[in-house]
Amino acid sequence: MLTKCPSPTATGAQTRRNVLIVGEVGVGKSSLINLITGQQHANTSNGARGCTLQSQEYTITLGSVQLALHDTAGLHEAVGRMKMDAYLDAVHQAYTLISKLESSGGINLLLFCMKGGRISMTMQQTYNLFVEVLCNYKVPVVIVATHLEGYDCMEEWWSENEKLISEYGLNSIGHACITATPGYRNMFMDKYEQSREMIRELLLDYSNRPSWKEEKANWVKRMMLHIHHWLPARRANRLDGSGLKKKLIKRCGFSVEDAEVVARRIEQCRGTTDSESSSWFTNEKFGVASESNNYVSFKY
Ligand SMILES: Nc1nc2c(ncn2[C@@H]2O[C@H](COP(=O)(O)OP(=O)(O)OP(=O)(O)O)[C@@H](O)[C@H]2O)c(=O)[nH]1
Ligand SMILES: [Mg+2]
Repeated sequence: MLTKCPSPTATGAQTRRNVLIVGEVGVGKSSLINLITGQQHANTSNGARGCTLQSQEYTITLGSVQLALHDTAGLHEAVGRMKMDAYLDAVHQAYTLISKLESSGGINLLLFCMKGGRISMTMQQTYNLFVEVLCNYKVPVVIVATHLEGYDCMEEWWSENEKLISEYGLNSIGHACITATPGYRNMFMDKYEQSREMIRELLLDYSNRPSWKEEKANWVKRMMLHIHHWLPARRANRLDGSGLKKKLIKRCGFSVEDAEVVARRIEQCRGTTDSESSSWFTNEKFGVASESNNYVSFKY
């Protein structure tokens, strides 16, 4: 059974597991959701989208387990090139995603999607954004390599690339080599079905650890500190303290309370900024890590 979820609590926070699906533009994240659910609910795209942290949630019941799959839009970081409007959109989307995850129990598993082809710097940036910045290395990662229908044995791709993947720092506790398309006239249907079985098993195996979440203001702050460097310095410096809280409320959908706490914490970080820096946050790359040490760190 699959539903497009209108609200994070609609399916009951106690029993569900949150799975975040991330990766670069067009690698097959939405196709992966359709593969897992067996339905065409997530819209696939031609990959021609900009930089966004937008997400859409789908829930599926596998056996007795309820999984909330969070399909994120593909992302290529626009370091130093982003317009202010797009930056504020990204902050809004990050806040929405974090609020949703926080109020529904935290994250159980992250699926990092990549095209089974060349490994790139942008892959690494996307990995860092989600695994390091959003999840603070506290959430288990499974790599899902797509577009492998050309291989007789799709797993071969892993043997060929395992070393390189690790050299790029793309670490994981598990992996799946799949195709996320049945192909023209279902020409890859056997491999597609095989992929579905593999990925469903993997989801059940790896999503059963305790979920992780962080105090919301700190969580949002860490994301904001990171995405701040997507703005060019001249735009970044325009976002001074007095206007920030107002912008967070009016433009980014923050509650007044959250905006106050986040703006205050960001102000504190600003106090630690190198005076020669042209940007806010050079000294503190990702903010203060969570105080909560009850979670395992996945430093691999
Ligand atoms: N050949 C092949 N095509 C695939 C595979 N997975 C996805 N595609 C195709 O790649 C295109 C992009 O797939 P999506 O699922 O929309 O990718 P996405 O990661 O959700 O894209 P964004 O949401 O834009 O980031 C679509 O045309 C898919 O049919 C795969 O494993 N093999
Ligand atoms: Mg998509």
